[in-house]
Amino acid sequence: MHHQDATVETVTAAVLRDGYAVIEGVLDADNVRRKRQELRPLLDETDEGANSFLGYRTRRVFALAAKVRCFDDALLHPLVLGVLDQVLEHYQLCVATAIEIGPGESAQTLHADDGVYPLPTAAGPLTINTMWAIDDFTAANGATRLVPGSLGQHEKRTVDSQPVRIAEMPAGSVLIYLGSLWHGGGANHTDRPRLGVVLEYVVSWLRPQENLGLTYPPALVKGLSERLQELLGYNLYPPFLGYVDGKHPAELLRGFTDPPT
Ligand SMILES: O=C(O)CCC(=O)C(=O)O
Repeated sequence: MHHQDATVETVTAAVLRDGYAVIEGVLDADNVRRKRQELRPLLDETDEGANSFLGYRTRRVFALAAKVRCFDDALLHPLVLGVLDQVLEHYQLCVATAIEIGPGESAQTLHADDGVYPLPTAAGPLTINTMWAIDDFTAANGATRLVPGSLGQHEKRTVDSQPVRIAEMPAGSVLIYLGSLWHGGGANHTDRPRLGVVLEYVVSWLRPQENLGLTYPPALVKGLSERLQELLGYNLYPPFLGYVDGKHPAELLRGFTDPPT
């Protein structure tokens, strides 16, 4: 669907029914260009993956929220947060990673992101992922593959025999999907890389997959908006899960002064 037609209600309904939604035209061309430019030097100094899951021809810049601010608008996008409010209610950032699938990469094995948490499906939705297309995502260059409706299925064997959809989308689009949806990066048969950025969110009563809190010092977080601070982990899940030294994590920031240099 196009951004102009997408509402929190329609996107939430699609995500809960099919496990995903693709929304086009969320970021304009200038915005996408700036993001690409800012990521380039980080990607250039990053090695390709060391196993087939990470991809021997794929570069990943992890801990993105500690390294660049140019994705804060995506991280805080009102449509995305509106869907998260409906589905996860209380959440924080779980993964923030740029993924550049290089020419010659083969398809990543299908998986469900929630699989990292040893919890039964009945625990409800645990994570929601957003994949922001910085390049056009095409069937040829490694657009994300997904299995519509494959929510909460545990047997990869069963999932592998179901029809796969390729999330083709122009740069500036976002693919929103539930952590229980089976998906994976596609093979890149072109001679150019495919860049996307994953911003995944997790209910704030679970540990984020990336140990993000250790990647940004309080001095960095202190200068950010309150909502962003909450998403970066400076929050409490009611009534008190996640306190720091007996206090709300925001208190830590209020009392924080830069150490002498
Ligand atoms: O790059 C993609 O399209 C998806 C990557 C993914 O699902 C992962 O690395 O867990």
